Amino acid sequence: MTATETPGPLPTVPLRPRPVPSGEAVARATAFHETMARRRTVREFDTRPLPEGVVEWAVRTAATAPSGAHVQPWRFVVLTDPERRRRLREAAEAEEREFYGRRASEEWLTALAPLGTDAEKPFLEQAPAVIVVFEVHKGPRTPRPYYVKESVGIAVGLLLASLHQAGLATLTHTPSPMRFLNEVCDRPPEERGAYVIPVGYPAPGVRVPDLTRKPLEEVMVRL
Ligand code: IYR
Repeated sequence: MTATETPGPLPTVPLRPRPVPSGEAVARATAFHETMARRRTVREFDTRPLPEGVVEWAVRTAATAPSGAHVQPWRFVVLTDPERRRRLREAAEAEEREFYGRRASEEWLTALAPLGTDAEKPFLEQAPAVIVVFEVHKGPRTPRPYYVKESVGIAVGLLLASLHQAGLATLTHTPSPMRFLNEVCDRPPEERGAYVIPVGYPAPGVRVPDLTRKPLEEVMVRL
């Protein structure tokens, strides 16, 4: 066995900043906030197809996320084939029936009641695409990742932001447990399903719960 050599630092390249004049910074941040504040989780989708290439660009954006030791421990499986999405729905609903019928505590069900969710997941077939996001753990073909949940969580945030600003709606669905996703998506065991994200145009006239977001004073502390 040979001792592992500690690699030296990578060569460097110039940062390629996109400078924003300081007088424009607040206007830019406000405009981005106005866009993002209108993102809502949508549970009913139009079946019309997505513009060619939009998912690919969103995944490229997601994959710009920072990651522990730059291991980039993510895989994005894009399901558009109706038969795959039917299998996904069938397996997800089987888990969800267990969740709603037995596994979830009364407290958890009470917290979910205002959102009106249940074990039926028609959106997995309605939406023209479903992105299944996997964490990539150490395996025969993959290095040990660090801060996997944080890295993949940041990537998913960027994915949702990209799709939203392109005019598409998403739903962050987290069936539990998620092992069935390996089989449905043909992924090896070192990959672990983390998010199931239907993507599409919202169904015409769709309504969403009248939620409010916590104001800045409640979410930010200045010291
Ligand atoms: N995974 C279930 C339950 C669920 C849990 C939470 I926390 C939510 O915010 C919404 C749903 C489901 O998808 O129905």
